[in-house]
Amino acid sequence: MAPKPGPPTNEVSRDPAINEMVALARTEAIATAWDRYQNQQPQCKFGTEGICCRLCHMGPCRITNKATCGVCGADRDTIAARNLLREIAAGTAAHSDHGRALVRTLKRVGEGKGGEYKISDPRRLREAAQFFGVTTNGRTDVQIAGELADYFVSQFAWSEAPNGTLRLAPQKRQALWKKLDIEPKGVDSSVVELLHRTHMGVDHDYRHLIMGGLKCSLADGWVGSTIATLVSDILFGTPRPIKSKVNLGVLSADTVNIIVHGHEPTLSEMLALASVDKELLAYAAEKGAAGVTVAGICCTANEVLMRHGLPIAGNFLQQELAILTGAVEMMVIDVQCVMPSLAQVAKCFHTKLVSTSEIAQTFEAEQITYDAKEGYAQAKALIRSAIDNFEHRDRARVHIPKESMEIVAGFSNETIFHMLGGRFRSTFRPLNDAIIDGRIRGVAGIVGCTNPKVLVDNQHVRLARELIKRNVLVLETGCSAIACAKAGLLVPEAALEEAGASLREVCEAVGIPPILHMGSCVDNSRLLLAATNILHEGGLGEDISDLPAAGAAPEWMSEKAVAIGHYFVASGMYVVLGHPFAVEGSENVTKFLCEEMEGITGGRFEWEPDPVKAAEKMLAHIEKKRDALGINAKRERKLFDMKERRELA
Ligand code: XCC
Ligand code: SF4
Repeated sequence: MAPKPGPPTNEVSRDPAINEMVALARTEAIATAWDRYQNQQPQCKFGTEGICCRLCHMGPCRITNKATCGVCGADRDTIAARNLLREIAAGTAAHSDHGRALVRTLKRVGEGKGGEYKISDPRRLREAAQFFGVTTNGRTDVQIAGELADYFVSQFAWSEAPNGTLRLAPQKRQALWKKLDIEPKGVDSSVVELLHRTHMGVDHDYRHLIMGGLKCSLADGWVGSTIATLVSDILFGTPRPIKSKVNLGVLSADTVNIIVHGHEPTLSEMLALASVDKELLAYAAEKGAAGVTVAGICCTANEVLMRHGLPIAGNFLQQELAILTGAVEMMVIDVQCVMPSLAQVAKCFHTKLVSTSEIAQTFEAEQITYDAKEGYAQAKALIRSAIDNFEHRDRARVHIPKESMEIVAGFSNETIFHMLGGRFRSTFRPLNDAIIDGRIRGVAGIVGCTNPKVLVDNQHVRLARELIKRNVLVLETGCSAIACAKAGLLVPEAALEEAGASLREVCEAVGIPPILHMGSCVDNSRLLLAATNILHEGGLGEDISDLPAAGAAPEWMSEKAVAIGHYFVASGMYVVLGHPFAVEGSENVTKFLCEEMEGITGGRFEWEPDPVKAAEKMLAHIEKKRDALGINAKRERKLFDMKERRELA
């Protein structure tokens, strides 16, 4: 996977906008991720294979043919498994702390101190309250919000009982988690437990370690991320289909451009609202700007897209490139996937970098302390400051790629229910029927990051294309959804043209595109619930591991992706990664994750760098599940019956 020898290529992506900006950066001698990636070559083999250990100070230790154990005696299996667990812990912590931040805002609303934040989806609030045992009768939304927030807070701490949100999962899966003793009992305590287990001299059996990792990952997917999605929907509205545009071309040479980047939608939500504030628009006009454009990067982008239709400037590896357009007055960053290099790039332009999270500071970025009650006022002040910065833009250096693609997003489960069921009945029935009779072979989730180790976006786009061609319905989130959107695959008509005949027919009949953008990375919880909804609808088994479904993260890079992969596998899903976890230094750990796991959770991992082969493997898995369900056989029998009948006639 190391880059080819010779001069660095500017062809780093399938997206021409990325290549154009990388070339520009190189002519201006501004370093980007691709240059730094080159400088890192060759990357450490011990790190790549997961067999270096820095967990105590008798080390660092690394495993070689000569030194088969660390100073303490830990072998390659223990070391690789412990390293993997630390990644799961960090990923879980990140998603869940994001969830907690949202719960805090919900709590503020419940106390009447929420400022401009309000309950945008009271129905979802009440449904959630009822599900989690919070009294709703005779109480106001605000009262319910306060108590529901308290319930969610309780889900973070340790308790004797398993997390309450696990009850959203299929019954059979819950029973399996109980049997395997991997039910999380609090998000924070699950993370702490992993840190404890991986401390020098505690848990050493790689199988036992990895099962512990699954437990923590469940606290990510079914608890922290589920809460994050739920509270976002309650506060900001449950997404509905919405049109927008994507790629760097959404930035305008005439408007004040503000980028929101990171993951937590709280302040960006206020920026979205304030971006159409008449007073601010008048102020922008006064300063000679044609308006204010707020566009997103990474998952903050997905959040404001899903609910406000704000345009997306790009996915993960476009953050530096956005500033390189010279047309960005301000980039507002919060948490996760924000490169520390942004300050260096911003320094070469007039761009103001503003950091808004109390836990995240970037050297040389302006820091503000976000406050829910003052959220709207803070957003207005930020936009005003960006407008003031417009006059500092060096027009001679503005270089905005022309690429800008239409996109339709906003497919929450609620939306899918509604679209499939038509006006009167909410149901997944038409989807289940189409899967059962084989017009749709199955469902695939494609998620995760982009990575300079591969031709950026390409793996996502090719995989998605191959799957819809083979009549597999694709659900996407995160940077994967943005990659496919840039390639024009999230325009329903375009994707329909590429879909297999029977998938196309179903999508046209029920009015959904063959690739559904379900949101940000915490919204992978929506994928878990989509699987559960399909099961509840009936006819496709009793557990997630029965479903003709598969997951993929073709260009993953973050620890969050490691946690996500594990909670899908712990939920019974087959997950194909574009490149392996850092465990290949241990054959045993690799075998446990990629083979033995199937006998334990019904799910397993597989590494496959070639997107066409990945699609074939996912389809083979889907067909295996269809066979096990008997729906392939049933169909043949039905045809035979008809033939028989004809013969009889
Ligand atoms: Fe980050 Fe969520 Fe990865 Fe994109 S996909 S690079 S984690 S923004 Ni989650
Ligand atoms: Fe080395 Fe063991 Fe310490 Fe790890 S825990 S650094 S393997 S001595």
